[in-house]
Amino acid sequence: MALREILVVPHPVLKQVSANVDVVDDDLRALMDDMLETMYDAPGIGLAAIQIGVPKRVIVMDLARPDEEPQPRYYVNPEILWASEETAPYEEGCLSVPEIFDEVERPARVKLRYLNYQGEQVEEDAEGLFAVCIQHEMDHLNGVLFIDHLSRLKREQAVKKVKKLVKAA
Ligand code: K1U
Ligand code: ZN
Repeated sequence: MALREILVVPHPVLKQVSANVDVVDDDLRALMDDMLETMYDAPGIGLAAIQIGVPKRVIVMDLARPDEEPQPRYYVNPEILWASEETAPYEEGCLSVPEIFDEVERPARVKLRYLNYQGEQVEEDAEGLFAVCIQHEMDHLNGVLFIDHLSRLKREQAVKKVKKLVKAA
């Protein structure tokens, strides 16, 4: 396993649309292992492959609380089959937009289809933080960042702050 660099705004690769995966094989599982290690190290609760510069439709996540055992989750080629009309706000963050947090409104519940770590097809309902996080990560697969859901002014301010942060590091 290896730690990978997480790209931050305004890196142009973050705007790319990721491609579907043909087969879940050992090479893809090695990528998912690297992503999980990188996410735990950051630390974060989710990560899309494009955030480490790999334009594949792959997401890792762990929503376990600090007092719980790790619960790694893997989503390959995820699709949203259904989204509730009801929406819910959540104060989101993003490892590619460090130190910026703002409220985004998204469908409160979604039904998903994806391939798991073994390449098996799974259908699952998501609500609460799981629904927020999977929609945030699936946005990454389409080149969309949570700041794209904010006003142009807030988005530009966020990018400016991150540029300053990177320069000072
Ligand atoms: O960059 C990312 O996509 C990961 C992002 C996921 C996310 C967080 C909150 C709402 C929607 C999506 C993060 O993990 S940001 C960091 C974070 O939330 C966190 C870090 C340490 C402990 C707990 C949370
Ligand atoms: Zn993100």
